[in-house]
Order: sequence, then C-alpha cells, then structure tokens
Amino acid sequence: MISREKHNRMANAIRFLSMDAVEKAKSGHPGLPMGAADIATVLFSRYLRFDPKKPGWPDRDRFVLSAGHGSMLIYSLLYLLGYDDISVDDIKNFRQLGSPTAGHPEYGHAAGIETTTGPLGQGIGNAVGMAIAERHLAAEFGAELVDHYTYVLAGDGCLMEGISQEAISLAGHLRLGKLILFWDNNNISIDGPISIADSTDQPMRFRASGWNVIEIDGQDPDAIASAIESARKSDRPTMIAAKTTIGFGAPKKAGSKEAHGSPLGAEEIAATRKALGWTDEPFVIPSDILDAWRIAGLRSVKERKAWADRLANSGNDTRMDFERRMNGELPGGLEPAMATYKRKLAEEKPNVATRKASEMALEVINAVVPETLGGSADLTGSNNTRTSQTKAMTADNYAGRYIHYGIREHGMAAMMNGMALHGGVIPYSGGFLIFSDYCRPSIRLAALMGIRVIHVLTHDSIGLGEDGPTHQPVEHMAALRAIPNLLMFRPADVVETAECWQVALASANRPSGIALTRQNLPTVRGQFIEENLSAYGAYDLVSVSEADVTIFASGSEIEIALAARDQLEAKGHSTRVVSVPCFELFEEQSPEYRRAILGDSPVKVAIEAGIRQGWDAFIGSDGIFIGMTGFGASGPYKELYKHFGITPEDTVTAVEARLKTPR
Ligand SMILES: Cc1ncc(C[n+]2csc(CCOP(=O)(O)OP(=O)(O)O)c2C)c(N)n1
Repeated sequence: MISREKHNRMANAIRFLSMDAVEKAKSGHPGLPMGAADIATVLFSRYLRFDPKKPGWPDRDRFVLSAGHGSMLIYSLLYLLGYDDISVDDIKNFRQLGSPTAGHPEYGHAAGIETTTGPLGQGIGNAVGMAIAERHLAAEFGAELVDHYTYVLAGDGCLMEGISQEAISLAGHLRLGKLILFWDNNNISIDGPISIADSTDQPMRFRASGWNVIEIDGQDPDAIASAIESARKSDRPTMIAAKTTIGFGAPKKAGSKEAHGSPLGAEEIAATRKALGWTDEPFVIPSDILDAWRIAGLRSVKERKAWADRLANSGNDTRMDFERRMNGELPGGLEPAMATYKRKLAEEKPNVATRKASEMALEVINAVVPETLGGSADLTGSNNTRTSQTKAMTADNYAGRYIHYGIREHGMAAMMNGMALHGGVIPYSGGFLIFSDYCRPSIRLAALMGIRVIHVLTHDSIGLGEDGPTHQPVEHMAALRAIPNLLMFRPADVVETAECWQVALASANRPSGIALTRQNLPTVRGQFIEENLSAYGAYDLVSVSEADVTIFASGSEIEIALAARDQLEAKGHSTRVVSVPCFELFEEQSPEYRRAILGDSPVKVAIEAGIRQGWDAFIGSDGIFIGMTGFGASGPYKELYKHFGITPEDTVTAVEARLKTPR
C-alpha cells in the first residue's frame, strides 16, 4: 500500500520532471502532466500491467496519451518506472533534435510509447482500435493469452474534436468494457476556459453513447483508485471524468491558460517547489521516491512470466500462430495461394471492376490469412470488402472479422491504426477514395508511425459516373501520393489488383491505399507471369524498342492507353505502354531500371483521370497529360470520359499534333 504522503511525492516527481524539462527546453506543456500526475501515479503504480524490461509483452495493458502535448507525463513515467529507452539525460534533452523525448510522444522512438499522438483526438480512436483488437484476439486465442485493459488519457481538446465522437460511439456500440478513458477535466485549453467555446455535458454525451461514466476529483488518489476498480468491472467502456487543475501546484499559474503550453518561469517554479515541499534540484529524484517508482515497475513481472508459461503450454500450433501474428509475419500459405489465383485469372481473363477484383483477391487472402480484420464505413456493397470468411463483429461476437464502422471514416482510420499497433491483426478498411479526405490525418499518422493498415478506396475517378463531382476524386491520388511512406496503388485489372494486395500485405512497415474502380475493366495481363510486376511500381505492359511514343497510365486509363496505342500503331507510330500502379515503388527502383522504364521516346504521354501533379516525373514538364484540370460532372461515365477528353481519340490527336510540331 502506498501512503498518501508517498503518493504525493511520487506524483510530484512527475510534476517537477515535467516543469523542469519544459523550462530547460524553453518550450513544451507543463500544465497537463502536473494536473494529471495523480491519475498517472495511481494508474501506473497500482493498476496498469506492464513490464519495463519486456515492453513488447503482448498481453500488457495499453496506455495511450491522447493529449500528446502533455508528453512529459509519459517521458517522466517511463524514466521513473525504469524503461531503458528513457534516461534522465533524455529528459534533460526534451524536445531536442535526435532525442527520443520528442515534442509529442512519437511511436518508435522509445519502448513504452504505444502510439504517436499530437493531433488531438487521434489517441481516443487509437485506444478504441486497441480495445477492439484485444477483444477480437481474446475471442480467438482465449483469455489465457489475451486479457488486458486499454487506458486512454484525453483532454478537453480531444473531446472537442469530432473524431472523438466517431470513436466513442462505436466503442459504446461494441460494449468495449475493457476500455477506460480518463478525461482530464481541467476546463482549460489554449485560448482560456473551455466555456468560451463549449458547453457540452460530457458525462451525458458519453452516457448517450453507451458508456459507463464515473465523476471524480482527479487529484484524489483514493477516488481515482476506486473509479478504476469500478470501471474494470463494467461491461461497458468507462469514462472517468476526473476534475483536475491544470498546472497543479504552481501558486500563480495553476488553473489558468498560462500553465498550458509554455515554461512556467524560474520564479513560478521556485514558488512551486516551496508550495509542494520539493527541495531537490531539477532532474534529481529523491532515492526513496525513485525506488518506489522502480518497485512499481516490477509489479507485473510475475504475471508476465505466468503468461509466458501459459503461452509455452498452449500447444505448438496455437503458440506458433500467436507468435507469428504478434510478430506481424504473414503465413506461408499466402504466396502459393496467390500464385494459383493469378494463374487462374490469366486463363479466365475476367472483365470486372477493380473493386470486384479486390473482393476476389480478398476471398483468396482471407482464407489463408486469419489475421485480416476488414470493414467498411457503411459502403460494404460498394467497397466489396466483405468476403465469405468475414462475419460481422458485434458486442456478442468479437471473433467476427468484419467491422461495420458506420459512417465514420476518420474514426475508422484512427481505430485501424490502434489495431495495427496492438498487433495480431491486419486491419483493412472500405471507403470511397473521395472520402480519404475525411481520414487523411489518421492515414498520415499511420505513414509517420510506419504501420500496416490497408485502405480500400473505391470509386476512384469520374468513372463512378452519375454521383457527380462531389463524389469524383480528382486531386486525391496526388494528395495521397504526397504523404511520405504511404503506398498508393491504382491497379489496372484483376491481376494487378491481386499483386497490389500482395505488396500491401507484405509491407509490414507502411500503410497502403488501393484505389479501385466502380466500372468494369478488361484483363490486360492476360499472360501468367509469376513475378509480381506491380511491385516495380511501373513496368512495360507493351514493350517496343525505339518507340516513337510512350504512354504511361494507371488504373482504368490503361484500357484507354492500350486502345490509343492500337490506333497510333495503325498510323505507323510505334508505341509503348507502361503501367504505373504505384508511384512510390517505382521511385524506389534502381536508377537503371527507372531510366529503362522512362525511356527516351520523343513523345511521352500520361493518362490518368485525375490532376497532372506528379506525372511530370514520368513525362517531363513538356509531356502530354490526358486527365482532369478541374472538378468532374454528373452523368454516365462513358459520356464523362468523352466530355473531359480522356479517350483514345483525344490521346491520338494530342500525340499526332506533337509529332507534327515537336518541341
Ligand atoms: C487537431 C489538433 N488541433 C489543434 C492542436 C493544437 N493544440 C494543442 S493542445 C491544444 C489545447 C488542448 O486543450 P486541452 O486538451 O484542454 O489540454 P490542456 O490545456 O489541458 O493541456 C491545442 C488546440 C492539436 N494538437 N491538434
């Protein structure tokens, strides 16, 4: 049992490390760690299950600091608890280049940080995703191997962001009882008191979303402890509304916006030392307090060992499958199954939309990769993400492999990040490419963190037709290609779609988006080639030596490129066609390969029913681009292609004009 006096000093250790680190860095956010120190101390010293020496223990409890600006809270904890990755010197180097103690807690910089937050509200989505993954794996592997809690600390800002409602409402719907959210209810954000911009009754809002709510004084350790205990018994997710004081302990700045995001200043820090009775120099923790924290860090070692024994005794198949999945390795059956499937496609040459091709590939994948966890933002019939193996996940059946996310794209993408970070599952989504805008912040974070989430993005151009310009992506491929470390695929037929899926699944350290058509497309890869040509990013679909014309195209515009080629050849212009399913992978090829693919035809053309941005890398700034320059229109898609001049005939006309008057 930790005495109140000891608790206070343990919490003060967080407070002083935080205010002193922010002071030294001359930037950062002392207020949140100071206010939330009591919550963190109770949680980490008495309830959270983890082992600093084995930070990757799969059955550890997860803790997400959604209010990432309060990163000193987590760095203080990791140092105090004895995680190897955060030393006191790292704390002294808070916010310095190359230090693991980045401004916002960045996933991958130090063990013990479960996710990267910073954009407010994302952490709530991540935590819901982790809690879903936990329930799903518990249903598959049993409580002996998977049975842990997910905790998330969210501020007023997180709750104001719209993404929070998307995540909260699905969590309530799925009755994620092992999810516990602390609301750091300090009534302060940057501009001042929350009341200047918000009057939401948060407890009522959470209750309305199916949550259990407990309201407490967030500076009272006994109240915090009993709230956690009661939350852990709930069959619904729990929101602990913890009334706290931002900058707790600072005589002048506590409770004010001045404590939020700037150093407290030497004078105020000295006054805080006096007020809290802390006599030690900056970054010095009294040995009895450091010991108490280190002992707290050892709390779960026995439990972890017992868990390891259970895993070892769970039978070879279960253990190997569990370890494989948690390590993110694909099963050996995938490659042969895909090779057989590709061979069949080359024989049958189906004429289907690539969204359908994706469903066909998924039917093969889901049969041999049990860790895929699919879903759609209420567009299942349009995205074709559901296969025969994927039953719906419900509060009564967490073993289901298909999530009806509802119309919640942003929440979906953030939850998927949480699932991927949890491990053991490979989440894939379904949505319209146009609405990638609604989940872009989470896709960007997936790319930043280097995690495997796969977004199925259908209805990828004016080719969707009658729904019109609100639904027709124009700039989206370019915008998504601009995100570093994201693979954006736009396959041209069934074969490329299968290949793109294979690359996306094999890319354990980056997210992928697969843009797919609504309209049917012919099989252009009618000959079986075992090698994954799409993995080159761009490859010769129709090769010709000494070509007068090279046409580069992606997705549905490959069909147009091939028809244009036939017409050009008939007119005596030798023409090559290069299929470009993925810009990013092409950029990674050797200079020789790239040079060979780019070639030196006098005329280079690119066709994509989107904007030109990015294509100059293939055709040069003087190349011919056949695509969109503005928004689309509502109408049958064949007419739209004609209307916007994206046809074989338009291509031939432009090429011939150029051949007559070369630049
Ligand atoms: C999406 C997003 N918008 C804006 C910000 C900038 N920002 C960082 S902290 C903050 C205020 C947050 O207030 P609160 O959650 O109450 O935190 P506290 O003041 O308690 O530290 C804002 C607007 C951000 N990090 N993310």
